[in-house]
Amino acid sequence: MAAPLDLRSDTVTRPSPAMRRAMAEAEVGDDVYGEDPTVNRLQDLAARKLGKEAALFVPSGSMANLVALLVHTGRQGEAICEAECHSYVYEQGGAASVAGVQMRPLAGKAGVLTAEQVRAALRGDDAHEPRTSLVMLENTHNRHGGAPLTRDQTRAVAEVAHERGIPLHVDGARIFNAAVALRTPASELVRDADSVSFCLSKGLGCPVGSLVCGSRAFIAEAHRARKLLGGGMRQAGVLAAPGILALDTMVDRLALDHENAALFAEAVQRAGLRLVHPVRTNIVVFEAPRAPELVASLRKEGVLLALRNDGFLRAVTHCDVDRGQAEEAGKAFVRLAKAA
Ligand code: TLP
Repeated sequence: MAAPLDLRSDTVTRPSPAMRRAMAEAEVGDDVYGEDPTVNRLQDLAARKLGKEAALFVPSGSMANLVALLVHTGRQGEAICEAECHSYVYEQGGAASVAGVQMRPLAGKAGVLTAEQVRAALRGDDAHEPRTSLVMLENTHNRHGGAPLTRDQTRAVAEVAHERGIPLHVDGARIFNAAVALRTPASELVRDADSVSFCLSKGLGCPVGSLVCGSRAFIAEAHRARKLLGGGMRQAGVLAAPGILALDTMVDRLALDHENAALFAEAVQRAGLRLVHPVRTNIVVFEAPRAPELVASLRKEGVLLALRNDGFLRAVTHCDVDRGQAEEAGKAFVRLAKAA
């Protein structure tokens, strides 16, 4: 059987031959001393692309978010977040157990928190209550079907937080998907955020790594937080090199992943199933009766989907799936879903 068509996540991509060459040829040094030239180049490039003063390379998106929580909140207070966000749902409760921060989940509409919701949730000066110490947004919003947040949506929340001197962090794991879908530079989307994290290891196709970006002062503290979490890496240039290549060459092509996700979403609808969210980027979330059986029968045909903990199914397109394969996956899906 041919290699399975893996639509479980965009984290499953394998580094391209060009990335492997860049890894093999990367100039390296000890990054804990700040002496890895390739890591330094990646961090400068990332900061520039996100419109921030500085950036720090970390092993994962989860660590990037935790670093931001540690730096912004200093083990105290409460972070307002969207109830389905990755930090709250999928990061082992690190905000509470490691950063010592209470999460305040608010149910957003299509992944978006409104300024009014955030204003109503800000704590007052009552000594019984924790202090609101951070607001977090996620762009694109993973569990809300890859919904992209516009610059205005982010700005509205930032204004409310900033009025009270509270910082805004954006988990931009897939910020470049949002940028491509909204035809707006990533730097514009996060202009009003105090920090932003994004992942190289998702749609950008790298094997490892995320960046957290912010002011120089924020990044100086982020170095300490990364150290605390055991995330300092040494000759990390071999991991940073594909990141540079990805930022230079893999962003515009995300539009293809979005087209392929739309194709797969059409197949889902042809099979008479309901999309849980409109498909705007590379994530398709849908509902199917007997979802576990459908996943198992598709697996036998070489198509892998993810079954979420809420019973919905997820298909994510990425650079290792071309248009023909997305169409094939769609056809197999329609056949098996109708037979189920
Ligand atoms: N998301 C993964 C899983 O953890 C669910 C996936 O397959 O989608 N923020 C967002 C919005 C994410 O989607 C993810 C990973 C992360 C952060 C964490 O990144 P990593 O996996 O690098 O820690």
